[in-house]
Amino acid sequence: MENIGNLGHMHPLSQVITQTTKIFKDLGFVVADGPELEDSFHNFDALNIPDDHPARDMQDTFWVKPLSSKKLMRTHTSSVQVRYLEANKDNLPIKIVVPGKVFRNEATDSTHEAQFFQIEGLYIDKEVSVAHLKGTLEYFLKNLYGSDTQIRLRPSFFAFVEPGFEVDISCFKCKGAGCGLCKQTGWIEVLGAGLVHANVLKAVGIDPQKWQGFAFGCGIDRLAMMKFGIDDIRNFYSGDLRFINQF
Ligand code: 2U9
Repeated sequence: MENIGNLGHMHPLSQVITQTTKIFKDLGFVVADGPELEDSFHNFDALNIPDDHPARDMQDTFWVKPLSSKKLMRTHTSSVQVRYLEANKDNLPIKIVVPGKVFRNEATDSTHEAQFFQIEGLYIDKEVSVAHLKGTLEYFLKNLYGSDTQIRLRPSFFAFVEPGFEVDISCFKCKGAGCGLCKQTGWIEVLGAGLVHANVLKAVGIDPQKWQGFAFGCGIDRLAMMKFGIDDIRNFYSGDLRFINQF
């Protein structure tokens, strides 16, 4: 065979998806999958985002014609978790991660694309607390960024969780001293998370008095950009071998 050295390799985004998914599999999470073309119940209503909720503006949506069908390209992979809960509500506890492509109707620039990748996680059990969430995310982020990585949680709002947090890691480049990557703060925001909102559990027929859970979401493209030092998200989707072959 000629050119055996040119067999190719995994795309940098696939590399990060494989690496992050493996860490959660090691913790006993199951990988779940679902449709990219969704309905508004699974993408919005069941996630405590009703029709008139301002949170719908946070995720500009590609609606599919006819608009009366209420079909859309999923804006997050949370819709897959909703489907998994519906199918497994009599089969709890559950522990899943969902990597996949999502779509947002917004202007493209070096940090925004109309399609990008997320990995989201969901754990439902009895008596789940923020301590379980923090321990799981600490394990994940220490595995990904090194055992000396510190994490911190800051309060934030996502309609589908309460309380909600943004999660930062200590800067892996300057070790917290302050540099260009962390904008002199020593911290880098890497994901969002929280305890699953009682309304989400009710929407799929689960009793929030009996069951609780945590959830988190993370942008794969941003992780890959930081890992490989890539400054423009559009490179991932350019199909340019001069770019791809560097990773
Ligand atoms: C269910 C219940 C709760 C998933 C979550 C986030 C917080 C979050 C963003 C981070 C960057 C997405 O890629 S991003 O824009 N996500 O901050 N996601 S909690 O919560 C869920 C999901 C499913 C049933």
